[in-house]
Amino acid sequence: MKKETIVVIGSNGQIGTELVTNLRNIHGASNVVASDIKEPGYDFKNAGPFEISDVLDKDNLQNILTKYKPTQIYLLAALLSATGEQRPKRAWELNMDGLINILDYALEYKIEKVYWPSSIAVFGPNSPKNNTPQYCAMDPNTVYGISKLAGERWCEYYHQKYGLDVRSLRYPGLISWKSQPGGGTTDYAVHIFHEALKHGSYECFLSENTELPMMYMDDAIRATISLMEAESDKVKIRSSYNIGATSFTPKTLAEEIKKHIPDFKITYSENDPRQAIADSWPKSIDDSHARNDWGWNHEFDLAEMTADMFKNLKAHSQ
Ligand code: AKB
Repeated sequence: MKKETIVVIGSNGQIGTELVTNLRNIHGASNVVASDIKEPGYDFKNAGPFEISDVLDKDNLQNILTKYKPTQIYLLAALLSATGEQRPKRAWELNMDGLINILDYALEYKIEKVYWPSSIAVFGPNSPKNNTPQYCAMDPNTVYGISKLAGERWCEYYHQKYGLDVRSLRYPGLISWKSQPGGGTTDYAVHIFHEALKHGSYECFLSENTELPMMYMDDAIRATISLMEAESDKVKIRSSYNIGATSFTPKTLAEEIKKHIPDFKITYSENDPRQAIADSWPKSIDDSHARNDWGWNHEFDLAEMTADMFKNLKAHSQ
């Protein structure tokens, strides 16, 4: 296998914590540099190199790139949908200027591959809700969604105009036991597991029939690494690929949880601003381009994901 040196920016987040571990297993710990705006509160710092990084600080980025001369960069630093609505200008600055900085430095430092995550948030109220296709009306109405859609256009532009090998996935809601999400609309689907184990109940901020596309983190990490390892000619979409696994509502998730915790109770709060965001997003995703172009296939459905979440949360709470 070709030797890679990889820098992951935003490594402390929900995706970063798991991605770094997986990349280190593949490429060797010393070849994967974790970096974030703050020191991580857990152990992976000691498992390999870590740098403080600020994607808006060009001197800081240049120091990291000069020191490690990476062949690949994963840019994960972003404000998500719910936090973005509280701080719209900050979300735009971080999500947009951060991406442009990395795209520019990728050209200047001759970085071979760039990964940048997009989201189902690129779709909006006028996008088809069911089996939302790769190409359709896209009118996101959150700052996060607008920044992701604009970011997708920039990625494709840098690929077409400058030949940059940039790759991206439109993640659905991601469910993981190792780390908590921060500031998203789909976060309920992670919090519910922790609350079910701790208190046997959960007050959900989305209504019971709000269906959203979701994916277990193991699948998301596998999708990300498969896309990055795919032969370049197989990666036909350079904006961002639709990617899907399963779709469910809070009610169906609660029913699945009851199979493990029979007394589990769910209630629903009203008037949460995240409801309007969820209502503007797809219910399910058509990811046939990813399946046809580079062989994407999910492994976890709702039942398997729920069982694996409980198995791991229980094992690690002892
Ligand atoms: C969010 O809810 O903001 C994210 C996403 C779907 O991109 N999880």
